[in-house]
Parts: sequence; structure tokens; C-alpha cells
Amino acid sequence: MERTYLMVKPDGVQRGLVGEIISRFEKKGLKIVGLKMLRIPREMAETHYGEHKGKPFFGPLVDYITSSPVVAMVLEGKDAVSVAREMMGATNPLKAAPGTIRATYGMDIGRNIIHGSDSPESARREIGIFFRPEELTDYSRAVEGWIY
Ligand code: 3AN
Repeated sequence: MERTYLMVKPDGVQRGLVGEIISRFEKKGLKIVGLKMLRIPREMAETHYGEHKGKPFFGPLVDYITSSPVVAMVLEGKDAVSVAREMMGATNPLKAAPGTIRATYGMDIGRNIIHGSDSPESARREIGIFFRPEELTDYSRAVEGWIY
């Protein structure tokens, strides 16, 4: 079963959208296997956003993501990475499909509410940055196996 890393960014936390966002993924059918709130240390943010180092928005991006707490989570399910990306919508909330999280709640590309891994490889890397193995749980939700 695939896992993805998702994070309600500082703007999502500040605006009181944590419950709403977690609820969307839960209702969709993805299973929460890890969940915590943290204030990201600068070094961790620079590692997480390493692929954007050198871009003009890198500094402001790191400033912003470390500016106040985030809610980090690991969700599990069939095609979890692409399911979550579809639900989030495009990076720019103005281009995000109607009904997606970013289209519904976001106005600004720099404050676009949520982060989600863009591939299973990124998910593994990002989960490793934010969670220790013992912080992730392994449990089943139904003996029949149709809820996972
Ligand atoms: P996504 O979060 O949709 O995977 P990435 O990985 O390309 O998008 O970008 C990571 C984050 O960097 C975005 N969530 C956004 O906050 C910020 N970002 C990306 N592109 C820009 C940009 N052109 N201007 C400002 N911020 C940006």
C-alpha cells in the first residue's frame, strides 16, 4: 500500500483549516498512519525544499514554512500520492481545478495551504525527513480488507 507525506502549511494552520483538510482525506478513504504538529527548524525546511535551492522564491519559501507551526501527516492507501495531489490541486491556486483544496481555500502561490509529495520516491524521502519510523503506525481498519 502506498504512503504519501502531506503537510498543512502555516497559512492553513493560522486560518483554522487543519480539521477541514484532514477531514477531506479521511472521508476520501486514505488512512492516517502518522500525524503531528511541529515548528519546522530552518535546516529541516532547507532539506525538504532542496530541489528549489537557487530559485528566487527559495529564501521566502523557507522563511514562510518555518514562520509558524505546520501539521505533518503520513497517509496510506491505493495510489495515495496521486490521489492526494488530485485533491490538493495545482501549485498556483488560481490554476487549481475547482473543488480542490488549493482552489477552495487558497489565493496565493506562496501561501497555498498544503504540501503533498509529488511521487512515491519523494514521499519516502519526505516521510524520512519529518517522521521517525516509530512515529508511524501499522494497523488495519477492517478484517474484510475493503477499508484500508
Ligand atoms: P507543489 O507544492 O505543488 O509540489 P512545488 O514543489 O513546485 O509545488 O513548490 C513548492 C512550494 O514552493 C509551493 N508549494 C509554493 O509554496 C512554492 N512555490 C513554488 N513555485 C513558486 C513561485 N513561482 N513563487 C512563489 N512560491 C512558489
